[in-house]
Amino acid sequence: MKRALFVIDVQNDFCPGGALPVPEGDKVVPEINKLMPKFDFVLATRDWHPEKTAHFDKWPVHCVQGTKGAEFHPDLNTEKIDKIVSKGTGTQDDGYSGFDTKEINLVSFLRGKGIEEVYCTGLATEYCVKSTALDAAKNGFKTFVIKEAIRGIEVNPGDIEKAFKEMENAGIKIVSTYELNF
Ligand code: VGL
Repeated sequence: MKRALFVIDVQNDFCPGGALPVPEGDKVVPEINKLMPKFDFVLATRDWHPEKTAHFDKWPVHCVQGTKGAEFHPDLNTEKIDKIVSKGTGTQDDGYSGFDTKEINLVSFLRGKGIEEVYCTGLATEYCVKSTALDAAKNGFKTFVIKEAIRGIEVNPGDIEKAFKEMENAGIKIVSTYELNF
């Protein structure tokens, strides 16, 4: 049985100083760096939008392909990343879930590597982390979200709490780093 760590959208634009900053978004970086060596496989997702997309009717322009804002946070240990998938690359799609990537069939890719458990970290809790975790669970992976290694936006008060409930209702386990005994 293999475990994958998902590092979701730890990009400059989602960190303080970026175009769509998640409060304390950068705080996930040291947590994720510490977690990486524990896992058989590390998959990073990135929001990778064209300059013009319907997604920017809902959100400030962020993570445009090839820009500084779309790069991973400079302190993220990218040497430990085994695979990067881009999402939100079309002119219409939000690309919240890593499973929406058009580059590979992520479900078959993970199954092909013998991965049965998926541990989600990154940004933002109630958008890309939640969507990715829900898709992982729906596709039969035992799915976990690591509390200390995620941060949310909280556009409306209660959004993050609601996301936790939704994930738990889907059978996703919200865990703490100290509960991981492997
Ligand atoms: C995200 C809002 C808009 C995310 C992406 O990465 O969670 N949130 N686009």
